[in-house]
Amino acid sequence: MAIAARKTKAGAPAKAAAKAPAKTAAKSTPKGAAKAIPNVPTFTKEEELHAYREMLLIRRFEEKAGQMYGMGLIGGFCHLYIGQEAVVIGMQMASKDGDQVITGYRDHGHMLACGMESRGVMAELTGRRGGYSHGKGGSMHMFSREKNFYGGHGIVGAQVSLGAGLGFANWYRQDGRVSMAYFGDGAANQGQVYESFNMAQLWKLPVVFVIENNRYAMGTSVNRASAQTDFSKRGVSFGIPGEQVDGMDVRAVREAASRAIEHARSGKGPYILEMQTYRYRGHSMSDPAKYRSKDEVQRMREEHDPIEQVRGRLTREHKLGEDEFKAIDAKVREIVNDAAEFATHDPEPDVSELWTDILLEPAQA
Ligand SMILES: Cc1ncc(C[n+]2csc(CCOP(=O)(O)OP(=O)(O)O)c2C)c(N)n1
Ligand SMILES: [Mg+2]
Repeated sequence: MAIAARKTKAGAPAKAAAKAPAKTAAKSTPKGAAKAIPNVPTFTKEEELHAYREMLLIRRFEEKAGQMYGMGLIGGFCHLYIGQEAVVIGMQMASKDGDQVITGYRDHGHMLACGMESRGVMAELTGRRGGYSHGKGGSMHMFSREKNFYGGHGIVGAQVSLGAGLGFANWYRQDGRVSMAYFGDGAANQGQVYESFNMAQLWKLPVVFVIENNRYAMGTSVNRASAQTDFSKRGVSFGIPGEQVDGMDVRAVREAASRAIEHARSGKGPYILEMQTYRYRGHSMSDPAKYRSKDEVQRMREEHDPIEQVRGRLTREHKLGEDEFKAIDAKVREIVNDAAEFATHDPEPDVSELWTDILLEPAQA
């Protein structure tokens, strides 16, 4: 469930940002906040509040999913998005209703950002009938045509070709939509990514390729796996423009996203955004993350946390008080607890469901 009104979310602030010359953020570096980046636009109080609420919802949802996994309520794989929240929220703030999102298996945050219900996502994690795939898909396999979320894919890189396909459909229908295909630094080394880049640029498809560079692909760091670690350059041989973005700063993400989406929507073709981000948890719930030091994780949390950055600005620049933060936190916890409660008590799918949703019946085709 969205905590802020969905209809007012994205388009308006993004459009304003695209048209008006952006005011830039103060250059001082407050204690505990990320280093100030020149030319990062300022957000209004409403935009900061929106980003704060939406990112906090993802964080608390993921923490709860982690707890429920530990309690044995969630089976199979479960990949948490904690630390990367600013990427999908900043992108959504620049998108319009109707734009599509497709991603890999680290997908709960994207679903919530698209406005899918917390209850339906959590109930899918626990395999219950109220889940988005009626409890038969689990963490990596949820979809919502209504919210333009196209999965949820367990095959690394598959979503890139499918995302280009969504772009092709948009182009074919001339419906003004843009598809946003998210994938990781590891997935960026897949062959099909480059076949998709080629076709997307050849046909000038409205696609934004969002590379979430969280520095690791399972236990392998980018430096050990990638000959070119500047992922914004991965489209150079196809003539696709790209840029590197501080993916921990929601303002920088929204700013770059506005440029990229505008480029794609106006018929100029695809655009690559490398989001420099970080995952705090292991690759999946079963990963003890021994390939990196605790200090490295701690430093990212203390110096770059996307939610703390917004909280700091709301406190300093918009004078938000403790009581107001507590009220937001309470509302978010209420949504997440309600989802967990529902996902714990909703019944499992009926056995007869084993035979449904397997083949598309001719009548449905
Ligand atoms: C085609 C394919 N190869 C390998 C795997 C196993 N696998 C699952 S996740 C993953 C790492 C991907 O890392 P990255 O793209 O950086 O995304 P992140 O997990 O960091 O979000 C691998 C190798 C898979 N699911 N599919
Ligand atoms: Mg990665």
